[in-house]
Amino acid sequence: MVSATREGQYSSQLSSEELLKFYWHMLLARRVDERAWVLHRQGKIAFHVSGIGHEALQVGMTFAINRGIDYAYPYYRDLAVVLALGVTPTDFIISLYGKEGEISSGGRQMPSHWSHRKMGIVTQSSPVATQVPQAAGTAFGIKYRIQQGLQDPTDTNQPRLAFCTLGEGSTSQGEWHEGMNWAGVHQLPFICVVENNEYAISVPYKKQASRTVAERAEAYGVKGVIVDGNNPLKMYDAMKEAVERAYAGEGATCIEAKCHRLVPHSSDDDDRSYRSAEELKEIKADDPLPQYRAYLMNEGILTDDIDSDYEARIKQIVNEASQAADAADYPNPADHLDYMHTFKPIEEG
Ligand SMILES: Cc1ncc(C[n+]2csc(CCOP(=O)(O)OP(=O)(O)O)c2C)c(N)n1
Ligand SMILES: [Mg+2]
Repeated sequence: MVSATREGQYSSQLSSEELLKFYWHMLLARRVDERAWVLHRQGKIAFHVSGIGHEALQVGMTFAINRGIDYAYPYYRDLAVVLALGVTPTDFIISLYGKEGEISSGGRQMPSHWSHRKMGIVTQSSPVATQVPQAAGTAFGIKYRIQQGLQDPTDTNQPRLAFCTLGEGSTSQGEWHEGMNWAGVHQLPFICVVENNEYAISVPYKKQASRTVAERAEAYGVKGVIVDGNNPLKMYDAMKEAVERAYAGEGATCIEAKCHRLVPHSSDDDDRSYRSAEELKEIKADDPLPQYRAYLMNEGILTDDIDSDYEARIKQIVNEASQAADAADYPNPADHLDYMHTFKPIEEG
C-alpha cells in the first residue's frame, strides 16, 4: 500500500482545493479511459492505448510544470497529462474515431499521438523514444537563446524547460541514450520522466537492463531520481524539484516513476498470455486512484458527497463527449492526402 504524505517540500504547500483538483483529474482520466475501452468493445473505434494505472504520476507531474509555457513531449500513455494540459474529453474521443476536427493531426496519425501548439504539446512519431532527443534539442534551444541573449519567440519572459515521457522499455532504444548524453553534456533545462510499469508490452524490465533507469541516467551526467509513481504528491514533489533545477540552470533530471499498467498494453493485446492471475490481482490491489481517494477521505478533504458529485459530473462530461464524437462526421475521403507532406496553416484563435 502506498501511503500519501504531505511532508514533501512542495506538496505540503498545496491547498485542499489543489489536492482535490489532482483527484478530479485522476478520476476524469480514469473514466474517459474506461469509456475508450467500451467504445472499442462496441466496435466504434479501432484502437486504444490506455493510461489506466498511470494517472497519479501523470497528474502529479503535469501540475508541477508551467502549463502552456514549458514544452511537453508526452507519449501515447499520457491521457491524464494531456487532459491536465487542456485537451478536452471530446477532443480525445474524436481522435479515437479519427473524425473531422481531430486536434492533433487532423486524424493523420494514430490516436494518442498528441500535438497542440497552444498547450505546448509537440508532435511526435510512433517509433518509441524518438521524442527524447527532440525534447533535449528543444531544451538546448532554450539554453542557447538565453546564452546568446536572443528574444524569447513568444515574449513571455518566463523561464522554460522541455520535458518528455516514455516507458522504461523504450530506454533500450538508442535515442534515449543520445538524448540523455546530450542533456548531461550541456546541462540542459530538460526533464525525462520514465513511466516504469515494468513491462514493454510482454517484456519485463529485467530483460531490458541490469541497472535502474535512474542509475543509467546518472551515468550520462543527468540527475536520476526514483519515485513512487502511485503517489501523486511524491511525483509532484520530484517533478517540482526537477523544474526548479531546470529553471535555475542546474541541469537535467530523469525521474523514474514506478507504477503499474493495470490493463493490457493496448486494445490489441491480451496480457493474460504473459502475466499470471496472481500478479494481476496484486497490482490491481495497488491501484493509485482508490488509494489517493482514501488518503483524501482520511484527511477530511474529500467526502462521500464531493466524490459522488465528481462522479456524476464526470459521467455527464464523458457522455457528452461520446455523443459529440458519435455525431461528428468522418473526414472527406477526397481530402485524405492533404497535409501529409505539407503543413496545414495554423489557425489562431
Ligand atoms: C522503435 C519501436 N519499436 C517498437 C515499437 C512497438 N512498440 C510500441 S509501444 C512498445 C512497448 C514500449 O514499452 P515501454 O517503453 O515500457 O512503454 P509502455 O508501453 O509500457 O508504457 C513497443 C515495443 C515502436 N513503436 N517503436
Ligand atoms: Mg513499460
